[in-house]
Amino acid sequence: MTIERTLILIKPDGVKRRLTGQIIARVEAKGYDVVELKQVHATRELLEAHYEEHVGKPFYEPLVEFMLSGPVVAVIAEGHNVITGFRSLAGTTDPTTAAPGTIRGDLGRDWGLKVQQNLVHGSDSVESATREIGIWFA
Ligand code: RTP
Ligand code: MG
Repeated sequence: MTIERTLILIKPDGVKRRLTGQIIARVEAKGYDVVELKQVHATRELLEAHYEEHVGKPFYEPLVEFMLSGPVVAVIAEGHNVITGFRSLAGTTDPTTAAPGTIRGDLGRDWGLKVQQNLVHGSDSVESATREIGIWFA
């Protein structure tokens, strides 16, 4: 068993569309434990730290603005290989092409919305998870 922790964010589109329960239900159904959970309205400072790796990319500023547009639900989930497992559950970044059966594939709206409105974030490595959990649950 490789027990890990990951940071999951339900982005403002997911919270606004009242999908928080459905998304968390999928995480739990997969066998992961929710060990911390809170709803927060992020600050620019927090998001700049979280999205450090994307500074300078064309989608960076719109992404930060979007993440500031409403509350976010931050979750620490724990379980065997949860980092990779949750990203698989979330589906690929763009909801248009995310596989059916995934959170983004099933629930991501495809009405010409921007890629950033893809419902969830999940840490992509052990290092990212440790860093991001420190930012959101300082
Ligand atoms: P996440 O970090 O949210 O779990 O998603 P990810 O690893 O699949 O995607 P990443 O490359 O880390 O990008 C972070 C978030 O930026 C937005 N994005 N927009 N071309 C675009 O307009 C674009 N590319 C990325 C998405 O919200 C993505 O989740
Ligand atoms: Mg990422």
